[in-house]
Amino acid sequence: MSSTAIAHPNIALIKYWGKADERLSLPATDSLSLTLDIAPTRTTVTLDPGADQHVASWSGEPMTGRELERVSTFLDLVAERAGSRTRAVVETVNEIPTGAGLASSAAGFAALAAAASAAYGLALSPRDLSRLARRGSGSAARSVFGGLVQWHAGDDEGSFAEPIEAPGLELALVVAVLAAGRKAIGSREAMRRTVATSPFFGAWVASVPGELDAMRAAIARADLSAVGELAESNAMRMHATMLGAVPPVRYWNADTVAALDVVAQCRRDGIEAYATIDAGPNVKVLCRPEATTAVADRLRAAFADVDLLVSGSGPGVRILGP
Ligand code: 2P0
Repeated sequence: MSSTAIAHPNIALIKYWGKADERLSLPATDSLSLTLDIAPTRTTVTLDPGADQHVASWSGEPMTGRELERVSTFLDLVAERAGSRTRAVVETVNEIPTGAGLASSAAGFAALAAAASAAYGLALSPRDLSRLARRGSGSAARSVFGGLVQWHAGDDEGSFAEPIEAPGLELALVVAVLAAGRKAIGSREAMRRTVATSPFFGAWVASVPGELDAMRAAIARADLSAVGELAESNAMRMHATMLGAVPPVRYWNADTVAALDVVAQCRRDGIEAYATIDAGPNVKVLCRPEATTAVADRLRAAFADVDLLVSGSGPGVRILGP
């Protein structure tokens, strides 16, 4: 009747941008990500047989409007699969700035999928849990697993994430929180607009499979330089695709560009560092674990008082028990 789960955000090295099917949350392309070991989301789901609607809170604040609707729709899906009409109470605690492009919905829906399926008595395989999490938020399919993860495009049955073996490859990420406020446009709407209006979207979809093959090969030979170069290039292409939308979707601000300069300067100075940017202005820097201090020092020198988060590879979703 009650279950608690914890999940971590993930950062894509080959991005998910654009859906093939909105209702089923099927992506237009595969994507590949690193699950982080920072900023977990902890979610408790408790069934409430007396209630006539789902209730949810976020760090103690009741959820309302569209946010509550999204969680309720997801809970309805889980309840339906369990053959139940019982409503649930959801309590979520999240340590990450919401809506700042730090993939909070990935950790949130991965934790919710695990806690809700357990509370409703569904015993799902990791793969089916990933398929379920996908329905809450696409990128949540990836946070079901730890480390490097590939999420497959496909139909409802075939679109799930799975972990990738990466022997000998140690990755770290320095997140520069350049703006922690809510982003101007949510990624869901931004993707929709890109798919509908950007003449570059077709080129994006066509280019991802080759980039994925190259990324998989770079991971298999533990080639951090190639992994970083491919990740940075893929992120630039994703943003180019959305800049082609009408009206354009631009998440970058002046500090975003300045941070890209810092990363390029790191490389010129022999510090291997590569940038990636999601649906927000923040820049995440991929590097070796032993380079995080040097990268953080460079970012601090460029941006006084900037908040920096340093992450390594993190675990998949975990049930903490009732
Ligand atoms: C990613 N992003 O691959 C890409 C890169 C943001 C930029 O996945 O509509 O919150 O819930 O499926 O998963 C953000 O998209 O979107 C995202 P929905 P989601 O990480």
